[in-house]
Amino acid sequence: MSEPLIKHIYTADPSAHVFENKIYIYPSHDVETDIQDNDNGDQYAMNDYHVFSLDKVGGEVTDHGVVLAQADVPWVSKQLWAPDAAFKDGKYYLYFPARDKEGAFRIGVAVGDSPQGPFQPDPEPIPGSYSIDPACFVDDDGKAYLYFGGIWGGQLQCWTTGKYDAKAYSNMEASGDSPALLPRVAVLEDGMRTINGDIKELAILDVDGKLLHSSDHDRRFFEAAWMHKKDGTYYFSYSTGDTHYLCYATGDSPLGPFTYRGRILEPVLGWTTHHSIVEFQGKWYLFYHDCSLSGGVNHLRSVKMREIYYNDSGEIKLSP
Ligand code: FUB
Repeated sequence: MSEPLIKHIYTADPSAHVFENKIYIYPSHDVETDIQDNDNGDQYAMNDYHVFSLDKVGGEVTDHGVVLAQADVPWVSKQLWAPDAAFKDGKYYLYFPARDKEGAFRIGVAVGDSPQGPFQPDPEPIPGSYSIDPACFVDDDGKAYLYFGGIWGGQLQCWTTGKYDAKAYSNMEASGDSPALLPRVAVLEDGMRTINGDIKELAILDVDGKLLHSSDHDRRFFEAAWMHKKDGTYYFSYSTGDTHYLCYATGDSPLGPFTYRGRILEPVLGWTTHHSIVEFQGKWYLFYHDCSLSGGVNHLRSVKMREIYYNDSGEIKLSP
């Protein structure tokens, strides 16, 4: 059992990247609230982001302070949820989901000159963006992809027609034998702040090439998208939400299709599970969170890390 990396504040949804030879962590900043737990996720009432870094595994973790606050973003009404960061052409980009003034989740982008921020937000969300949990992946050819989506409180079920339908909120999932709702992927323009072309669904198939079904709660996508690449294979990983697994699927293209391969992590203490995977100095690490530091309070989480490895078949395994 690993120890929380950060103990002076609560942190969750860690997106880890190696920038300038250090590990940088871009997490959510969990806060205390009187709001009761509900399926909408109202108790996740976060309102700013900190950035953290470490020079070496096991070394001291530096808190770079608040790099973006709700008050700095004109379009946001509440709930700064799981962010991610990316680097391209000399600039650093912070992608973050939040509710707009109408209560719909959108994805914003903020730009900075350093991996430790601060980040200056665009005044409007990324045009056409929706739902939660953005993960930005910049491929070896420099092309950048934004993965996103989350069901239940993440509102992905409200976007099946391409337009926001608040009335579809309670259609948490389509009926059992129908294909599960799929995560989304968009190609980013070179400037990293707008989407190029259409937002697409990212297919997650079983070994027979069939889409996973809505009733397949142990394997279907719920939230917490992450993309990484190893030895030419694209790994798309995610949370199954109500069954609390971190799973992954592999493919030959960043746009899919992906084939389900297995679980990375069993349920942790707390309802949510969310992660990132990054290579640092020749080893691979899983960043994740649990609620051990708060004694099991679902909305007060703490970031942890564990080494992982890949077996000869390319399967992800936790290191002992
Ligand atoms: O932190 C708020 C939400 O909880 C995230 O957006 C989800 O992935 C889940 O971890």
